[in-house]
Amino acid sequence: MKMENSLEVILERTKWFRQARFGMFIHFGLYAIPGRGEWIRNNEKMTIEDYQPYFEAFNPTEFNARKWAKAAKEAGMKYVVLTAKHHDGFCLFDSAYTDYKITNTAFGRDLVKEFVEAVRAEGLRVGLYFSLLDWYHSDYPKYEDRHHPMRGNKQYQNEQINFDRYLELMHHQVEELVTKYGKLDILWFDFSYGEMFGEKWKASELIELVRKHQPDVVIDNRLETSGEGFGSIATEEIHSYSGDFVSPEQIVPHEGIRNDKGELLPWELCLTMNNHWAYNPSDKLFKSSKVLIRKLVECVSKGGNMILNVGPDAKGKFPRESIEILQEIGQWMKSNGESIYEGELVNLPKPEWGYYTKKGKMLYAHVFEQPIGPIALTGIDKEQIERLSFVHDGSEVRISNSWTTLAFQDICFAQYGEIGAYTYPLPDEV
Ligand code: JFZ
Repeated sequence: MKMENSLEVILERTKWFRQARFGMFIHFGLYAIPGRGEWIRNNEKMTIEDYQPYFEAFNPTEFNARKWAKAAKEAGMKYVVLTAKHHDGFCLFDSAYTDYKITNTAFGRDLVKEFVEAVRAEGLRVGLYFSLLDWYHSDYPKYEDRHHPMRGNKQYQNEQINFDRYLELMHHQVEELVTKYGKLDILWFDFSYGEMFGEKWKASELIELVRKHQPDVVIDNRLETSGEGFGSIATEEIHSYSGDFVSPEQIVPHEGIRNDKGELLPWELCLTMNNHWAYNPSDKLFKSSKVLIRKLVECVSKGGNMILNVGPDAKGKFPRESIEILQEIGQWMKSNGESIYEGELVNLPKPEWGYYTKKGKMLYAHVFEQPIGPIALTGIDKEQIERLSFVHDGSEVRISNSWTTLAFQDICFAQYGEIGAYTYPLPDEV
């Protein structure tokens, strides 16, 4: 069976995804115990034996899938993606193909199963992250520069490995995820590097397997890339494994992500709240909810999504800081969410005071900067404005030459017929 793929198919498949605009990423695993990030085994050059105590100790007694799902829902997020397996090879699901799994720890339960059920129960879309790398499997290549396997990628000379045997396990585990956990909305593969991309993973075969069971699942582009490049999704030659969206990591692209022909592609910024994906109690450099809301607005304005990460602690609880941030974002989303969901690419120059988002005939002005005097609605023609009001309370905003006091994060919207093709030097003030 040859898999057809095209931008048209991708746009159809990602329709719900592009409308959702805002999701939650969860990085959880054995690495929550040392609390120094999910790359600890590699960064600190730990052997499997060095890492084993975390397997022995793993028991997230406070884990409650409903609480995770509720926190995402209340933050205004529409989907949640969990690390079913990260680079360390530990499975949060009951895989039949390894003993290195959660059901063999003191915890004893299939966390992925509880997770997908809880997320669906909240009416949210559900996704699973799956690492293409596996530092546990003896047939996965080791690299001289273990700190940056994607850069210094010279394989050990006389390494006796059978990579096909690894691929067999990897494909089997993906098969388990797509057959045993009901309908999945997202599969987030991670990641490709050096010569390890595409068919090195037997990617066509893998996608065929995935699509056989989950024809509509939305897949990222990292069977080909690392989050830096776009991959063949941006070219004339879209493969079955090119993915359905581009996945910039910790980078807000300076404009919407387009293919070689200039057409907008689905994309999703993945972003940490502090500077680690997994739990790290000494990293207190959390971005404020204000900054995060503004990044979300920026992504939506540029036609993209944002997936914001939480790294639960060893007991399975979200960090206090993350909970606070989620609550604050949720409060804002409650009154302003309509300017986010289903947001389309805005084809207007960025106004000085913030960003526009757009949905059909509605234009939303996100005013980030405290104005001194009136705010110029640059890029639109006064004649096109039917109505102007605050989103949060529906009250009218007058178009006049008088003083106004639009505060930070207030939003006003203008209903208009079509986007003006020309700009005022200084239009009638708001
Ligand atoms: C990857 C993971 O390694 C990381 O742990 C996390 O899960 C994130 C969402 O995805 O991060 C990467 C992947 C590739 C590069 C950098 C970070 N890279 O190629 O530079």
